[in-house]
Amino acid sequence: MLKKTLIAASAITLSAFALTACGSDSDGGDKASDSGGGGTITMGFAQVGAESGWRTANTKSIQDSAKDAGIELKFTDAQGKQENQIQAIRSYIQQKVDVIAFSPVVETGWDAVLNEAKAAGIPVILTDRAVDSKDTSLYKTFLGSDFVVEGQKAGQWVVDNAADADTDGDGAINVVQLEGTTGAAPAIDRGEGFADTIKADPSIKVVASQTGDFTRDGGKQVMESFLQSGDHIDVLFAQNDDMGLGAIEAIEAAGLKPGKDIKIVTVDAVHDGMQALSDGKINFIVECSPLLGPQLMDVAKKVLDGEEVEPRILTEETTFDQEQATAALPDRQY
Ligand code: GZL
Repeated sequence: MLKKTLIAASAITLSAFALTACGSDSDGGDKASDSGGGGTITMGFAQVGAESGWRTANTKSIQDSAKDAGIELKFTDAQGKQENQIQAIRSYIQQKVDVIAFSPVVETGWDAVLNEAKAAGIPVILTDRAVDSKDTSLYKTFLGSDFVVEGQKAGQWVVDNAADADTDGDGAINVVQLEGTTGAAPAIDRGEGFADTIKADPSIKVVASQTGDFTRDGGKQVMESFLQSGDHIDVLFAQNDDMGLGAIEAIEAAGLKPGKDIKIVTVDAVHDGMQALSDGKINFIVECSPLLGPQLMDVAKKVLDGEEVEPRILTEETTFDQEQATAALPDRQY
């Protein structure tokens, strides 16, 4: 009797160990990470790249917050390539990290690798940008801004300042748009929010729109081509500060005054953008906070402790005009 009991007991222990070791139970439930036993949490983070001031600030926030939270961070910079992000996620799965977080460079093409993470019982947290997967069981939550609202806020400024924005007084307000990375959620959604909002005033028209890939160089090159087209430009909507700052170089090189001859609205509110706003070279900035690190670490701990988390965690953000930017600059963290 005793022998049978001992064998049965060791079998239960063994199978429990096996489940823990392979990281998941039959339905791919979350890996019983060693963090559950109070061990150090290991997070694998696959970052988009280093394309903008926003991204640099976002990376710093994640790295600093992991340190403050006592979370071991494995970090990769995908240099803007989806295949590099997928490869990084696969390597985190092989390393059996406790949790994976990433900012999807584009919305599509994630189901396969997210299903691999699910099968391995490793929870995934989306930060900053969203994916278009219909299966929301593939990630625990999406922590980031509402980019449609950001586009709406930018469009609303143009509607509210139409008279001032009609820089040649011809009654038509010609807008050129610098789009973010093609296929990226912020590019798609900011463009949608902006277009919907300016419909309120038929005199406002987007006469040209092209991707500058969220970079200064991209913004400068595309703005140069817009200026060479010869059409009068009243307003530039740049979907991030960095493209707006590149465009300012092109506008000044063309002998025009940014913020006066061409009104400029951007999104992010990183330091250099806020400085340009304070200097009157940008007219309005919609904030998009990169400081997602603290919330990310907090939600990772909750997920690994088996706590329920909200499927959508929205970041707080505001807008700035010239006066507000001047006042805010001294205290900005990024
Ligand atoms: C927005 C973020 C965007 C920023 C850009 O959350 O994904 O990517 O607006 C950055 O500056 O490159």
